Amino acid sequence: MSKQWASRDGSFKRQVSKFQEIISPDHPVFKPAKGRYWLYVSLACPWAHRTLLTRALKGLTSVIGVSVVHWHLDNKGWRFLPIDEATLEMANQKNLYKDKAGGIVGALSDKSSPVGKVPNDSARLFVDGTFDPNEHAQRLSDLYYKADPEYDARFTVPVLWDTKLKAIVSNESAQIIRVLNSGVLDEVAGDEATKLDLVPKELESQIDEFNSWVYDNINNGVYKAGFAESAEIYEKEVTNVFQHLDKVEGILKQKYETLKSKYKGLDEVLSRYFTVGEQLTEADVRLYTTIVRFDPVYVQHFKCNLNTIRDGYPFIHLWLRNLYWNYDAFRHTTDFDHIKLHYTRSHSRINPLGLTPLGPSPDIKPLRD
Ligand SMILES: N[C@@H](CCC(=O)N[C@@H](CS)C(=O)NCC(=O)O)C(=O)O
Repeated sequence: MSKQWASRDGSFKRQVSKFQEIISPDHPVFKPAKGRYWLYVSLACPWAHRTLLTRALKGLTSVIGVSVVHWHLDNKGWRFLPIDEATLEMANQKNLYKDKAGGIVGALSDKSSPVGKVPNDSARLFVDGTFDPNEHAQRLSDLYYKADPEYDARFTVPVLWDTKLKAIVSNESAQIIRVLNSGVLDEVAGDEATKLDLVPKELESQIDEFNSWVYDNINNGVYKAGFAESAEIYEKEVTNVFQHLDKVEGILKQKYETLKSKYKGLDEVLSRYFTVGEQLTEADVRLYTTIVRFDPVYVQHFKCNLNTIRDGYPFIHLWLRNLYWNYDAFRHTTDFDHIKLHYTRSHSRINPLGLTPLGPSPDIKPLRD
């Protein structure tokens, strides 16, 4: 497996995830259990964000703990923050990893101050990241090597970790969210399980169809534009991203108009205003993690600047703000500081000086301006 992001022709290639097991009563090894599995995430990463969102939406925050890597990705990969014994005890007492955003209290506060002057080696525990209470790993790579000493690909988040066997269940977000959604952990979650089904049978084929083109052209599309190493590839990819944003805009416009003709108040419309069907599904979760990063990062950093969501896509913008402002799980797992700092400081080929732009301000607009 190649460790390079770009292939010879200068186009971006995402690697195939190596660990792809599931948790199930029928699985020979990975059986459902409370507290046995752990998520290692970055709050900056859109793929990891899917898993945090699903965990929160499903009411699994006390079943699966979370560790958040430092936002700065350096040449050795993701790292955890160091911790002393006293702080570790405090974190255990307060059950900080059970927090919706994985113990990042900063994610819950209103942060309007600019983050640009924060140094890359900043080590504010529970602000810049958290630690690994399981293996006391310093780097995410330590966990990959524990799971497989021969591992030779990239050390990516998210990782769904089995604390009992010290093994990686899966490092593929699309699969992890299906496992969390499957209900296998609902019993051990007890009353906290929401039983929300993000992939209901009757919508499954529509969700899969929507996800497949959104993945290739939007979720991964922004990366293909941003990491392109020639003008030709960049221009092709950025045009493609916007063509598919236009397609989503058309779908949401039609959805909105249909709902508007059936229901009177905006609240009634918004409670059904989703991409597939009239309920929140995995399709919304997977699209959201790209759209919420679009104006703050992808517009400037990945040069996806033919338009912005806030100025050019009123129906996507309304859908985005509805999710962010009306659903705690979306707001609590979205950390604009990690998002902005990570991209602008970690991709030195794209942004060699590592300066973090001040705008846009605000990171996301209010639901009603
Ligand atoms: N297929 C993976 C992709 C995950 C991925 O690309 N994660 C990136 C962050 S956004 C990562 O951890 N990169 C670290 C590296 O390449 O060193 C998934 O969806 O789970």
